[in-house]
Amino acid sequence: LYAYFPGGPTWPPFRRDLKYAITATSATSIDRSTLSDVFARAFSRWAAATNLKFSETSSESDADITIGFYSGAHGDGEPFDGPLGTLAHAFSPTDGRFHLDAAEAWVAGAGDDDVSRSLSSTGEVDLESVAVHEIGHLLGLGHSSVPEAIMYPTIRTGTRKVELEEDDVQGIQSLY
Ligand code: TQI
Ligand code: CA
Ligand code: ZN
Ligand code: ZN
Repeated sequence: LYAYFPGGPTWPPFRRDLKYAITATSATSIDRSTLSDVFARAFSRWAAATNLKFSETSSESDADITIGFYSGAHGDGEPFDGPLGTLAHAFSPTDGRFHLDAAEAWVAGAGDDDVSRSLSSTGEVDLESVAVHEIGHLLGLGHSSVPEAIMYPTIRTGTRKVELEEDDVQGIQSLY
């Protein structure tokens, strides 16, 4: 079953149209337009299940959600740890910070069936899969006990998992 953060924080009813900014990208080699595509696809999966809308803004000061790549310590007391281990983290509503470990071998825009095979042999991490999971946290979901769920707390290295499971949909629909 799905879970919330302690106290069940959510984005309040007058904030259904959320803007995100992709702000810190110098630490990744993935190009900017690919990043825009991957995050737009990840947000659209949650938008399809709720009355939330997401749009990218180029203005960090307008953004509800900020997304960036960082190495090691980056000022929030949760340092990244180099390849594998922690891949990314996101804070609960309405903080909006979503950080990715720049040290990972991120794979972006790999939409085909071959991806899980190629990823598992190289230790690469599918960016869209991690983004869908972290957006669940940004919106207020904790970890699920259902292994198929996006919000389950472990993923095999090299797995691509981007489709919301029934449990994820029920969880987000109970919040929004
Ligand atoms: N990052 C952890 C995660 O997002 C960070 C974390 C641990 C966390 N406990 C939390 C975040 C509680 C919010 C609330 O779960 S991670 C996965 C998964 C990670 C893990 O790098 O370990 C994914 C990031 F679920 F697959 F293991 C993305 Cl998809
Ligand atoms: Ca790491
Ligand atoms: Zn951080
Ligand atoms: Zn998680």
